[in-house]
Amino acid sequence: MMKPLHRWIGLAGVLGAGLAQAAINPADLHLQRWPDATTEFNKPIGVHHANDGSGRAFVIEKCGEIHIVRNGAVLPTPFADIAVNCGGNEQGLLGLAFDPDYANNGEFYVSYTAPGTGRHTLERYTVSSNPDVANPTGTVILSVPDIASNHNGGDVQFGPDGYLYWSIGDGGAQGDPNGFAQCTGRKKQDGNPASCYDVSGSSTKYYLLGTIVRLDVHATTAAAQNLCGVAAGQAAPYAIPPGNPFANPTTHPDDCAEIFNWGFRNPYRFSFDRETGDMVIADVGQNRYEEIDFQAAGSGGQNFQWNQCEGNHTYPGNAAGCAGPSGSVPPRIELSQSANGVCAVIGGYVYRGPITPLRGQYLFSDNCSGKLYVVANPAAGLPSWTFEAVPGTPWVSSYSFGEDEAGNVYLAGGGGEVYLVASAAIDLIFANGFDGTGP
Ligand SMILES: [Ca+2]
Ligand SMILES: [Ca+2]
Repeated sequence: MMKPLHRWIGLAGVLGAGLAQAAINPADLHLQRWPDATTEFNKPIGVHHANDGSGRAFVIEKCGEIHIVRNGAVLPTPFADIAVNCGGNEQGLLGLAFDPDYANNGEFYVSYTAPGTGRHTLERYTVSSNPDVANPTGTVILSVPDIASNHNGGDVQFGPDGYLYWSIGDGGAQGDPNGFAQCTGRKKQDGNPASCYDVSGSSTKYYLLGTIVRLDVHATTAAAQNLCGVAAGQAAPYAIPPGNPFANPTTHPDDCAEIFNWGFRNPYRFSFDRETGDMVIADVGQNRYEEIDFQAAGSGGQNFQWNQCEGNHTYPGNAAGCAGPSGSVPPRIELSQSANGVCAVIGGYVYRGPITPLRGQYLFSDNCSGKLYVVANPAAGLPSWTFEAVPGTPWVSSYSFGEDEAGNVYLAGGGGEVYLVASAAIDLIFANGFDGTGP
């Protein structure tokens, strides 16, 4: 079945995982409506900041609008209104990342499913002379063909290396029958996982599905060699970071140099730990297991196993099993849909905000359970992570996390609400000097 990423009715979740030595008692955490008790957005799926010290938060909405929240209020005019295809459950404006040097160059990047074609699209925009309004037209950086409305990934983040990372799903519809996520070159939609690199014939050749790409968006390519986003010999509006696993066209003439890592089903949300640079990737599962993956800072070029495996389990029909892809990496967390009462993992952030005892712990959620989960030990080298749920009634069908410049973490809900992760035990002072109004 095609599983919707979001369901507007939450299911009761039961968490069966072992508890860990948490630095904070999750009972001391709660979600506080933000920016006030009544504001609702239209399908909010992210909160971002501009790295500019302005204290502004930028809320992205699924159907294309970006709203600024400043001093606890939503500005009346949207910052931007991106033309997107938001028809399917998982389509729309999916990601936003401000350039690390936004304060000087005014550049930011959005990812979305394009109107009409539904192509995965990465586009650069610029701010206008009004710092609260963007220029209306952008420049497409990379566009990737798709086969179905679901599994679009769509997160976009700058890494600590200054490069742009963009997650792309396996295309859909279910089970990745074409083996796109295990093919690091161009491939037909032919139902044959063994046909990777076969570019004969006139049918559409797909590429970059089920991957996270890494691009140098501050440089260009004069004449492409093994880029998949443009044909050989053409110019590209981005360059390949030298450390990308397939950067060398001599040793990897048929692979896509844009790829950083691969083997994902729907890496809808990922983030970087702003202190360590480690990358945490939440890959939405098929019908049995959700998973969270870990990519240590400075590494890359790894295969995260879909569709050979769903979580730690061989995916039906793949005899090679989880050990099949060489050099592949199992998840740090596996959640059973049936045992844990979950349906679609929603990746969050390693917390680095003002709630001191929560720092260094990874937060995530699930679209159906609506619960906020706290990982106690998100450190490199540990084979698996333990986690526990913040107690209390499930509040929302969660849709996405967000983070502001001060490190506050937000959770956006399917009903239009945005919540701030808050603690009754901590006196919260926000970056803008506004004192939290929580209990
Ligand atoms: Ca798709
Ligand atoms: Ca995996």
